[in-house]
Amino acid sequence: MAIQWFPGHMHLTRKLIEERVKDIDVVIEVLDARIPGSSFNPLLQELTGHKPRMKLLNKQDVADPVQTQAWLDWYNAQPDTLAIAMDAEEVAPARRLVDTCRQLAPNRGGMAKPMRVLICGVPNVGKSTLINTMSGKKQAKAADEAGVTKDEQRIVLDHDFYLWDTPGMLWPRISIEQSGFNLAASGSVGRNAYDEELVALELLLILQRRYPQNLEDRFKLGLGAEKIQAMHDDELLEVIGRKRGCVMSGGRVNTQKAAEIVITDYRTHILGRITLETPQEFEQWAAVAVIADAERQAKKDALALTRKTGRKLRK
Ligand SMILES: Nc1nc2c(ncn2[C@@H]2O[C@H](COP(=O)(O)OP(=O)(O)O)[C@@H](O)[C@H]2O)c(=O)[nH]1
Ligand SMILES: [Mg+2]
Repeated sequence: MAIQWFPGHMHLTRKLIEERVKDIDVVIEVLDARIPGSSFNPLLQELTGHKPRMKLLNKQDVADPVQTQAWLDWYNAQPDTLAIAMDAEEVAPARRLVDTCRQLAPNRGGMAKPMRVLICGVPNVGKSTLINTMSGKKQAKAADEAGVTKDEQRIVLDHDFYLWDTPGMLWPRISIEQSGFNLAASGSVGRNAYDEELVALELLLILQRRYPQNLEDRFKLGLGAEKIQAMHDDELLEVIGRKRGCVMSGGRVNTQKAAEIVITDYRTHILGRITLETPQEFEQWAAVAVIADAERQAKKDALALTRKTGRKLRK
């Protein structure tokens, strides 16, 4: 069962963006460079896709630089797509975004036609941080937790340049199962909407495969990269838990505690610069999800037809 999180306040955000976008000139969709595919929001695309736009792969400072480049190439090869990578805490690139927005909507500017920019994205990708850096002030509240910004906020950057910070939004049905796990691991899903052990195990599977040395260096497991790769993920979680003293009376490992440690170490970047997905993997997941969605729809249609003919026969 895939992770889903679309609480009431996201319904409101959806409506709010739907209204706001009418008076918007440029949309900046902020993505998480550690999960550039999974943090792309199809609902935001639907709501804002008709406006000049750019994609910001934020948190590049903590993502794997090789993968960030691969993702930039992948996005920039798509029609009408401009993608750039950045670190929202760095001033110069954030300020350069102002020029990029002006290039994307050259007809806007001056008091009569101020530039209106909407910043959107899934929770916790750095929208508020970006706005604070662009404006040079702590205007938008930033926090390392999903769902901190609850209302839209207008920030005046210049006499003819306005920014709107919007609350983070996911979409009603995340059909790519792996995306749900990656979003949860990266802090974009509310805490009660997922099981930490399951998320940690999925995270470990990726880390084992792609970053075994990071695991060795962080947890001093004394196993070496190859052994780490060969282990079962739940066995590895136990080893990490034991190493970190998460042992209950009777000697059993507290795997819940161990899971929290793995997730926290990834989120706080103690594990190093990590990207959880490649464009090719994401394409495969998306293809599988399309087939699963089509099957789901076919079942629904068949059910609806059976009910309809049933009703007719009864009449
Ligand atoms: N390393 C790193 N951390 C960032 C970056 N941008 C934001 N953060 C952190 O990510 C967390 C979420 O940021 P926030 O701006 O509140 O995200 P929002 O929910 O999208 O508005 C905060 O702890 C920020 O300090 C970045 O570019 N690099
Ligand atoms: Mg925010």
